[in-house]
Amino acid sequence: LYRTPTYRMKDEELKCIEDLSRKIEQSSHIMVISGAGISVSCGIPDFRSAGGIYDRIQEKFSLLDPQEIFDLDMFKENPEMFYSFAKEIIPKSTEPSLSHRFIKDLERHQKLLRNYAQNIDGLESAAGIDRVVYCHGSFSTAHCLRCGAAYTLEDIKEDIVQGQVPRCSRCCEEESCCHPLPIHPDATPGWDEEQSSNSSTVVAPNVIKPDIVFFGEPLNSQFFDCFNSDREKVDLLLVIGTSLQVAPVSKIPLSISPQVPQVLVNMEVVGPSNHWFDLELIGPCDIIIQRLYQLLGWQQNEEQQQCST
Ligand code: CNA
Repeated sequence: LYRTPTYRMKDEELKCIEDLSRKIEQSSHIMVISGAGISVSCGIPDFRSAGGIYDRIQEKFSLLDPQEIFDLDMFKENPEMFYSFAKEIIPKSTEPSLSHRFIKDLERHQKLLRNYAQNIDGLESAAGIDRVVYCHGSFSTAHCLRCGAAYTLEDIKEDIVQGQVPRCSRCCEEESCCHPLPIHPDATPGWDEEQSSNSSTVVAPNVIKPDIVFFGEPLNSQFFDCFNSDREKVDLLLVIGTSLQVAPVSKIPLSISPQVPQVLVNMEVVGPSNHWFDLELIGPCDIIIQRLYQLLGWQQNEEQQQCST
């Protein structure tokens, strides 16, 4: 269902891709904003396309807004809801898409300034991209909401796959543990702190939450630190496979100099109101990128070839 459909490009689109390949050749500080669309060909559905995760959440739960599934307070109240579909977003394999590999190849050709990745599936790392900022965190690590104990995806994967809420075993070991460990600096502010101040009975949710950014949580400082310096250096902006609906990433196209060319590669036209991309390539990103490889004269799977020589 989510595999890239057959897609035939018109002459006009082919010409636009040629324009983009020329731009890439001329650029050495390319900023890439990527989103769920680049993992769709890996079998991971996106949120907002028809039949995507949000449509199915709306069908299954009576939520006013399907984004509530990523609301921190909602998660604390009802983690079962989040974990009933979380299995769909964790990668089934570690095989990145052609679009992920292309971002890695931009880096290999010393053209990648930064990949601002909104995805949480970790496939950027699987593709070997080093200059990546995981704007919304990732599933690769997790923390107990109560005591801050750290976990890896491997620790909680079985629960996620079963659609069950992973619980902190370190919390459960001691019944009396109210604040058993110092709160981990990366942990979400503890739920038990609020509860314990109002009640003599300490509720022990001991729920493990993946280190992905929910609505109501700040982005990590790495995003702001990198962006403040990158915005002065960027010479080409590529926006690939995102509906650009989630701030502050959605504000990036408006926050860099209007002199910097901006290109959209997506299944649909998106972007902030009153904002126009210089070039819009509408279609499946892997197919557009495949053509780019030909025009740039780059080999796909360059790393594999280098390894075998
Ligand atoms: P989104 O809002 O679901 O938008 C995805 C966009 O990609 C849409 O505009 C689609 O038209 C487009 N698209 C879908 N398939 C393709 C394709 N083959 N080629 C090109 N474009 C395509 O997702 P965003 O990333 O914009 O939203 C940000 C959220 C979604 C982030 O916080 C993510 O964590 C979250 N998300 C991540 C994953 C993942 O990690 N793989 C999956 C689903 C959602």
